[in-house]
Amino acid sequence: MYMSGDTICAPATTVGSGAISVIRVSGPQALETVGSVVTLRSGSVSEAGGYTLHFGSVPGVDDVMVSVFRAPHSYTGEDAVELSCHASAFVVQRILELLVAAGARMAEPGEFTRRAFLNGKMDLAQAEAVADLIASNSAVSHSLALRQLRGEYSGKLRELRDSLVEIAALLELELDFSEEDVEFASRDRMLQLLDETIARVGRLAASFRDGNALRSGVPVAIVGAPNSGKSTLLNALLGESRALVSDEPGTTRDTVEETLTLDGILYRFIDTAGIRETSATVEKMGIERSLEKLASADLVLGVLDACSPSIEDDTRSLIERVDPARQTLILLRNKVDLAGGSVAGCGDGIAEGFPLLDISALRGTGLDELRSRIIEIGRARFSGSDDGMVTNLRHYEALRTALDSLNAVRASLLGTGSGSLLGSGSAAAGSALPPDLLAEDLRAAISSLNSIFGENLIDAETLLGHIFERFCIGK
Ligand SMILES: Nc1nc2c(ncn2[C@@H]2O[C@H](COP(=O)(O)OP(=O)(O)OP(=O)(O)O)[C@@H](O)[C@H]2O)c(=O)[nH]1
Ligand SMILES: [Mg+2]
Repeated sequence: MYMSGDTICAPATTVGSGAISVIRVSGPQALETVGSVVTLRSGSVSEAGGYTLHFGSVPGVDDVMVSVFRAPHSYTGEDAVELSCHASAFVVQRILELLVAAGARMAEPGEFTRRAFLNGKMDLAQAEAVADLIASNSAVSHSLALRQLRGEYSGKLRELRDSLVEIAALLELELDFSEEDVEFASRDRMLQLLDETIARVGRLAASFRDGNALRSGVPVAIVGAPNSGKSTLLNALLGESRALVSDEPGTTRDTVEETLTLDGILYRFIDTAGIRETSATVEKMGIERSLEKLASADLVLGVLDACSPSIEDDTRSLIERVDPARQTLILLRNKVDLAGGSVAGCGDGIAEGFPLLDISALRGTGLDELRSRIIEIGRARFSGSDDGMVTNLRHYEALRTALDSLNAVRASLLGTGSGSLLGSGSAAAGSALPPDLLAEDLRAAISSLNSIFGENLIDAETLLGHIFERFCIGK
């Protein structure tokens, strides 16, 4: 088991808010260190049993509750103590000073979780899920982080990795007997397994787009002609006056983003500059930005001014800018309170195939219907998708690398690559793709998958440093 010589300490709660603060201490000397700072009402910390709770005091500083965990039954897998004191910045600081004077050192960000990983309490994907859980801001991102923390996600990846190990074994078998001209049943099995694995790895990698959207908020671009009411709509959806509104076209110059959770999914609403032909430099820059946001959005709310004579042209130009394979467009005929009955039919013909809602951003008319539509779209897209969805860029990159290696293996096996093992027959195998290269590609794929949960890391130190630096102190 990994054991660091150091005993570390850190506040585990945000200092300065709330009634109680928790200070965490972990390491081989945790019990002795705390024991020299805290006096228990009865007994001593260094003799306390694991999973016991004690009342005590740090003389002259505060009364404390002391939770004792003995290795390996603690978060870090080491001896650990948690001190609950009053949430005074001064008290917390004073106790930390005393702990450091007694031999502990201040923990680095994520060091407790890093130790938990190194002690085998959790794999790397689970350790990352701790940070995700802390950062989760919607029901769906919370559920994804929790599943990953509980190891469901790692379990699925291990299954994939094990399939690859099986393929590697079949390949060895094939190579061992390649001198003899025998047809092996394992050949079909190998290809079948490989195809299945490629499909599953591919699906997981593809889920990153959704996973990432869920984590940082599904991007929803509010676009349209100047003065159509985009900023008014953003404000109405948020229920606060976030973006400037005026009757002067070209009010919004830069994009304004704000998140909102609807039905457990986080959305990132982006108000943009009105799109029109202009020679004004700053406005042009704003419009370029609008077009970028439109292109990268998952959901596009195209705002049309129901009273504008150019409504049909505006509808057409919005539809043209949306990529239906990737994006969902909802057209909103705004300002129906002004237009009265005259809006009916306007733009309908062009908008065929797209939802077209009549709203008044100013009065709030039709916004419930708009929210329901957004929720419907979100549900359809993300329902059931929390089953093994990739939310982490590092995992996505590892999966892409694995996929490249696996496709290379497949191409070689089928004889469509630079050489063929199976197609060329056993005698020619040596002259085509060297079998070792094939095995190497397979090993590379296995190693890419392993890197996700932290087994056989190539450059463990670099990888760990990169992962744990984004943790907060005390976690
Ligand atoms: N009557 C009425 N007026 C509205 C409605 N929505 C917006 N307006 C008005 O239309 C004008 C423009 O609104 P904005 O929200 O600033 O429009 P925008 O699309 O953000 O405009 P730019 O930022 O210039 O592109 C303001 O005077 C709003 O009060 C609506 O539903 N009904
Ligand atoms: Mg605006």
